[in-house]
Amino acid sequence: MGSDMKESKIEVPDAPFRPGEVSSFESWTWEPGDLSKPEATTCTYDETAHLANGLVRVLDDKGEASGEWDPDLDPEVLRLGLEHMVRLRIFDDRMMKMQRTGLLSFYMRSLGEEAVAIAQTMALNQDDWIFPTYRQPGAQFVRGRDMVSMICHCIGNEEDNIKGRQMPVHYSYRDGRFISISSPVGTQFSQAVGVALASKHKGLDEVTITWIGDGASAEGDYHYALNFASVYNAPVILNLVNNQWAISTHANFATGKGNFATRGLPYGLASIRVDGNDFLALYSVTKWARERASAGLGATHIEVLTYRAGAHSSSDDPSRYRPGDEHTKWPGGDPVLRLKDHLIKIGEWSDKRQDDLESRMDSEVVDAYKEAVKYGDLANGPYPSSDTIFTEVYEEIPWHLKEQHDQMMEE
Ligand SMILES: Cc1ncc(C[n+]2csc(CCOP(=O)(O)OP(=O)(O)O)c2C)c(N)n1
Ligand SMILES: [Mg+2]
Repeated sequence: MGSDMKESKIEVPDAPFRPGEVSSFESWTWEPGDLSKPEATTCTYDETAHLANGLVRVLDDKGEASGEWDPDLDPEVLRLGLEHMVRLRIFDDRMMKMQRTGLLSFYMRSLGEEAVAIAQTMALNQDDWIFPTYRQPGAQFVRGRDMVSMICHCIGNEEDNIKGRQMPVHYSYRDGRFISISSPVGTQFSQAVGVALASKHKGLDEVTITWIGDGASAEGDYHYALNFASVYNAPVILNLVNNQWAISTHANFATGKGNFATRGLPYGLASIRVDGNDFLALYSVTKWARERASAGLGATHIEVLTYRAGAHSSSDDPSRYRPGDEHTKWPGGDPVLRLKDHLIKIGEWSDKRQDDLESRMDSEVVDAYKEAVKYGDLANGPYPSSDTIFTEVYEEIPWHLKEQHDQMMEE
């Protein structure tokens, strides 16, 4: 068996760099301003081929914005985007510390990917539907979710809106049209297409946005979604977040020989690759895709090129499988610093304002935590009552579950 394995002619990809090696991203050649922006409401999918093969960037490495994709946003909008990103980063840091000190059972950060859900959700309308993964909690801040309620969910206490039925960070936020995050990765992609079709069927100007990871895109769910979106011309924005890693598995296990973005083209979908650490570029391509969907031209497939700077989750140790400083070499840099530098460059921000923002966000998180534990902490509860296992799944509880419920109440 062992010797057969050695003689195998099957090519098994490996990560480009492993612990102890020096990471480098020499293939990064993209400058902002070098990609034309087709008219969203008239262009055909094949007129987006240059966008799928290239990389849409607006911000350069010095914080300067340029090119046709510059969304020309009001500084007020940029400051709000920066505030949400800082809020998320500080929230993540505090929650991770809670996990490490036994106050949360599990946690997942969005470190390095804060711009993705925040810029993209800000580019949508309030009634648009969100089908996220665990790496897009930031969309909830944009939709106005109360942080206390998010922490109550992560603890699983009496005020957890989903009553302990999900793992921490697997949020649901009905008022924000932020659909429950699924632990089995990938399921949300085709569900999003279905909901987009429902909006279309009802004649509503609603667009659905969804994200899937590079790793999960190797599952059938991803391809079913692209096919359905194309066949039925669904008003959906299909994002593939290529953050280079799927836990310890490198993205090249899922890409094969091509890139991710161009996969949308043979399905007949407008396809774009965007710098996922560039707030302005993300905002711009999402607005473009929304406009297209709203005009009846269907789905856009977007590869969001980024880097997962932190561990996969609180249960993961990336030093086992990648060089520890790899994220510092990522040519896309840090999304928070890039937007901050841009705002400073255009005279709309300062280091002092940044410091004030960070301390305001830190107090917000600490205050929210103090408020949340009034409804129960991990060690002592109170927790949602156990009979909630049986409620809110079926409109009418089936007889066999009713029997189990009654049995549990007798014990
Ligand atoms: C169907 C399924 N297979 C495997 C897992 C275990 N798992 C959870 S996250 C993950 C990696 C996903 O990586 P990627 O899709 O790139 O998303 P990222 O975490 O990088 O955002 C795996 C394998 C799962 N939750 N569901
Ligand atoms: Mg990934």
